[in-house]
Amino acid sequence: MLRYLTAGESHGEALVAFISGLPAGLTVDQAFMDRELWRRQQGYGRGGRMKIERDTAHILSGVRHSKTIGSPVSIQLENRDWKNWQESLPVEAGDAAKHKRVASPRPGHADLAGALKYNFPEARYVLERASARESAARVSVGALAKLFLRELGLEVLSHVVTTGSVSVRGEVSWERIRSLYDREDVLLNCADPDTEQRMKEEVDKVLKTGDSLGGIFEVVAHNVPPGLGTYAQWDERLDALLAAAVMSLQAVKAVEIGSGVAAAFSPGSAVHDEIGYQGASGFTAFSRTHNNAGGIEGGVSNGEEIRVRGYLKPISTLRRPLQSVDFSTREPVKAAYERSDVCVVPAAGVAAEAMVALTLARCALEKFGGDSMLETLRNFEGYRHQLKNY
Ligand code: EPS
Repeated sequence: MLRYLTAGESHGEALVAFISGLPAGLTVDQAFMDRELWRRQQGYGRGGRMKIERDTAHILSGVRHSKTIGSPVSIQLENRDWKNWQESLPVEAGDAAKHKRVASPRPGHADLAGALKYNFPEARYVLERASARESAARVSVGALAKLFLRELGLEVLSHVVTTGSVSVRGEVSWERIRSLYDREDVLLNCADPDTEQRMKEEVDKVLKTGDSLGGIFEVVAHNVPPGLGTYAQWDERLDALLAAAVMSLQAVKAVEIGSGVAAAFSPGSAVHDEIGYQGASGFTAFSRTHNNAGGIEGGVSNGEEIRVRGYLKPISTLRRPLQSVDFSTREPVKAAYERSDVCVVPAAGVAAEAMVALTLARCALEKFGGDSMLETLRNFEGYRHQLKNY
């Protein structure tokens, strides 16, 4: 069973990720892992913190001679900013006078709910863990999931559909999304350059006004075999697993599979993807007129590309803060402000790729099993053969 957890505070010494259940014999490409971490740090609208951090995956266990050995893999990601926080966030008691309180909760952030839940007098410890910095740890284990899926021929990438009020039109092909991956300069990770410029202008506007922006990213999984996930139980449905995985990312407030939102407003004849049989291609000879289902029907992958969208709320730390209440005096004050990003849609897309890859890797391992890559790939080939002969 593929399981993973993360630990670490945003301004603590390091983030740690842990993944268990990968078969032995998977080649681990460290440069690929670091490139994934780099991709998550990019995008127009990131704050000063990204100038400090340069994330790299330091593997502590479970990989020897560049291959997994079937043991749990643990990864450490250094927080370079820790050197500026050692005195205010020490593990030991430290000097209370150096503590950096977050005196008034930010609307939209975990500050108030977390402080009430854990009985903290202010929100420092809450934001330390609720912070999207944690998603870097997920990207590190997600990169391993991607390397595993790659052995089966699957790829997972994302692009930005919407930033603020600007959206790219129509379905963006896999080839166009794939071409974004090679870029050395990431602006808003939008496949259409003109739209991307207009997105940048949207970010510039909120930069000037001290506001923040949300948006929509789309994760696409390419070359997915039919048959991952099942309708047999509610908690084994692939769409439910993907929705939870993507929704669990910081600031995601809605998840859509395929054209799920528009489908609710359209008649069935305009929504469902008609079926044809056009000769051998992909895993089977069955074909579809379009992919409104986003590659999943009945909680099972149907052999089309999987398309999952995440809708991000605007960042809740505002330079021009909203109204709040002081934790100590209960008097009305402006919400706390700390250095922050203003738009993170491209970065959230990369984190969501990791979550989608981890979910697909889990479902693939449940279907094909295997304690070594040799065994997993043999089982996968057997299934591929079965599909061809269906
Ligand atoms: C975040 C606030 C900012 C972001 C951070 C998430 O950090 P800081 O408070 O240190 O400026 O940069 O994101 C990351 C550090 C990251 O790696 O993505 C928050 O409050 O969620």
